[in-house]
Amino acid sequence: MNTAILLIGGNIGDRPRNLQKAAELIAARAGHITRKSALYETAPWGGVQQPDYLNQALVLETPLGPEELLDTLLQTEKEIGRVRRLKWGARVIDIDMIFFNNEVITLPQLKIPHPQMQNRRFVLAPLQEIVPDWVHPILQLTVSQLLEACTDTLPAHKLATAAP
Ligand code: PH2
Ligand code: MG
Ligand code: MG
Repeated sequence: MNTAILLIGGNIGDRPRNLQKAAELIAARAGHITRKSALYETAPWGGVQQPDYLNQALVLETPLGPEELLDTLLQTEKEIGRVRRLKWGARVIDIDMIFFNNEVITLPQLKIPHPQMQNRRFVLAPLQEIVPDWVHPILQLTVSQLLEACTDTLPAHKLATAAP
């Protein structure tokens, strides 16, 4: 079994529903989701004018290897209705692999750890909630330490979770 840390997000349409749908499809196809962060309302990163995002981090236990998992995630994005247009532009759903075990992967289509994760509060804040002690295999700092050092000033607000 492998452990993948995923960040899902979207800023078009019924955002909570699209994230919920993504988590369901990922679990059905790729394994077992063992942890989910709260939803975070986050300002759009990347300088393109667009609505705020909802982001959420997931811990996925998966028998799939990293490339198979990537294919599955891209297929899932398509199914939920993502149309790729602008880089950093608005989207119904985005599913990004942030970590895969403690591996460093450098393929044209897949870089693990996600090369920009340490610069983005919208990634670090949800991760910090569920895997604060996960160590970045290149920077050798924990998620908590990365968040503390992060200079991104764009807000990432944790939304109240519904009562059980
Ligand atoms: N994803 C992007 C670009 N900008 N901004 C926020 N807040 N959240 C995202 O998930 C996001 C973004 C490209 O993947
Ligand atoms: Mg992304
Ligand atoms: Mg993506």
